[in-house]
Amino acid sequence: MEVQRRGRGDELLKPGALLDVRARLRRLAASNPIKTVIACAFDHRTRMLPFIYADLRMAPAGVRAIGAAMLDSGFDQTRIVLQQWNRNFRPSQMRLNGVLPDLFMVSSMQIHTAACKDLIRDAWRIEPSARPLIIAGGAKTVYEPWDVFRADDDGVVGADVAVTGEEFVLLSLLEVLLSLRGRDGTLREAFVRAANSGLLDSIPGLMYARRSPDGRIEELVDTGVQRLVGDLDELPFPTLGFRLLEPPSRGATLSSRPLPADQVSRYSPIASLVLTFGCKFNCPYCPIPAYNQRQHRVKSGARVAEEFRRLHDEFGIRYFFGADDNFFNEKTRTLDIVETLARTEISGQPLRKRVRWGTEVTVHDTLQLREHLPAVRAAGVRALWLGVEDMTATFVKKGQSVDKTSEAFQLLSRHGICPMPMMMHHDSQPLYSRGTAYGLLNQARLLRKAGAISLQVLMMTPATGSKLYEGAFTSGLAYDSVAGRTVEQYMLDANYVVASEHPHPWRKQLNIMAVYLYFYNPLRFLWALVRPKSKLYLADAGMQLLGMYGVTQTIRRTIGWAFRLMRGPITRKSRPPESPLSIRKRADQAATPAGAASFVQLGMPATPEH
Ligand code: B12
Ligand code: SF4
Repeated sequence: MEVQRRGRGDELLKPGALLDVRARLRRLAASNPIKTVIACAFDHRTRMLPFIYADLRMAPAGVRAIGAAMLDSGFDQTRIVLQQWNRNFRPSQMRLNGVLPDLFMVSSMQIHTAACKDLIRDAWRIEPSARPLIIAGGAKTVYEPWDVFRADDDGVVGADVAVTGEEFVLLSLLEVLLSLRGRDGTLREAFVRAANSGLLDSIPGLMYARRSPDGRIEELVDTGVQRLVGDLDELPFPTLGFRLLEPPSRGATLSSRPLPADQVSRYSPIASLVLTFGCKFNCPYCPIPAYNQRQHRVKSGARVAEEFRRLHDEFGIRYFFGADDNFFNEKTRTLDIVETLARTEISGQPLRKRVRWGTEVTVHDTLQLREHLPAVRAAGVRALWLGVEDMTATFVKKGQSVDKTSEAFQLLSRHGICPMPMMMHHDSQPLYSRGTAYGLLNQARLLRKAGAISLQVLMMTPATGSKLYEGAFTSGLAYDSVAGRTVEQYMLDANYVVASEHPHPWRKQLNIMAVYLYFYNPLRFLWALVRPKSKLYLADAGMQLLGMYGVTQTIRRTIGWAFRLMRGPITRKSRPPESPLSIRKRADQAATPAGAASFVQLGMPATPEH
């Protein structure tokens, strides 16, 4: 189900609300110092194409944003632990300055749920009187918050509260808890008091557990959909989050100090950065427009330039990835950012000489902005990821076509910007089609010819929070198990065929491997050295090397699944995953089910990418 739409005109916070709550918290923090550990859950079984390098070498923006909000609000004893770098980290053994933290937070995507639950289970090993308050957040809890309350099947072990929104929601929660906390009381005791007295119900964007005296969860309370911060300039500076990172280690506990600033770029050479949020399109397989309440939220050009400059100067970071859903979404706002960046200097040189960055856009908007591409290039943009899905638009229609896609790719290449296609493979698409552009290999070939130096091919997979999600289950498209093996959440990254009506789904699985092998291989690598597609020195050959390594990982991880698909039997789900615990919604937040269009009826694929 899509994230519910708030009332028209009530989607956004009042201007200044985020700044105000931080100011109020700073006053509370002075007399209420709390220690916080924020963990980023990461399931290493998900390591394969298309993100084999970025998954470890880009410290995620979500946990950094939460850390920055804490630090900016006066909570300077905060540490961020990435399971990407610290896979043996055990919350039961964490100590900050020698003591257990008051607050343990965990951020997770859906595919990292097993790791997230494992962290929560381990935190429960801490004896009850010392156990920190456990808060879960991130893309997982936006759509399925109830799941983090079931870290074990006993109905006891789980998060205390899930944040289904962003910084403002967490800070509002902390404000209530700190105002309630007695002199010697713990944060968790304050939480129990707040939950029992209904004080949390006025904070939209939470789901929390109400427990019986023996600790069992009696019910979950859903406080409704968050209000979003409209002006992204109100967010704390991203530099703050980079100051809190736990250094990579094999240890189970924490080191005495965070990663020194001069080592950050060694482990996170790429920084993901929020520039804009939202997209004007309304693809039924995509959860993004509903999450953003159909709003487009941006930072100003001046603010973006300042962030690039500070991250470069303080940490030596030179590569950036915009966390945009569609950076070219709105011409004037895009131009404000790129024209400001084009004028910006860092250490006496134009910004583009100091930093390089990329982000996500659409084919349609690239063509709309064609005359401004020189400015985009002058702003330091060197790569753009485009959701091509299916070039022929037979299955997914969002204004693309073979000609338009090729034109957009060639335009970008000509301006020194690498076009990076993101494609979707679906049941009716063959591996190869004679004389047409429909086949997967045919499209990979066309995209390469048009200048692509990387390729992303994902299989249609129902994306949580999209319009088509429910229908994929009720129509029996989504698998439950294959040859005796249950489809687990870490497999929902669209690299595995887990929802299909194809009579031979193993072919789909093999097709993905075949197209990657076609695109990334030693011959093409050698050719890329001689006749590179990119104007950026060795970028093409470098992507080939990375891609070849990625293909081996993709094959290693998914070949067994292809054999299972071949062997069968396949059992299917008839209902989407739902909470086994009862959920009470605030009276004014009663759910209006989003129009759950049928996945099959519309003949549209669903994918978690865009
Ligand atoms: C950049 C990005 C990537 C990057 C980097 C990811 C990273 N590790 O940093 C790359 C390219 C590597 C990537 C890969 C994938 N991605 Co991605 N990605 C994004 C994108 C575009 C931006 C993420 C971001 O940085 N946002 C900015 C930060 C500030 O926002 P945030 O993470 O949402 O965090 C905020 C809140 O969620 C909340 N919050 C977050 N954590 C916590 C924790 C606590 C305790 C609290 C209180 C609050 C909280 O507060 C934060 C501040 O506002 C999002 C879409 C989007 N616009 O968010 C998709 C998104 C996160 N990706 C998604 C997916 C599916 C994938 C892939 C599986 C795609 C694929 N098929 O391979 C892979 C996974 C790879 C892997 N092994 O992990 C989905 C996740 C869906 C889900 N329900 O989990 C998203 C949401 C896109 C979508 N479909 O809507 N991705
Ligand atoms: S798939 Fe891309 S273009 Fe379509 S709504 Fe989502 S973000 Fe926008």
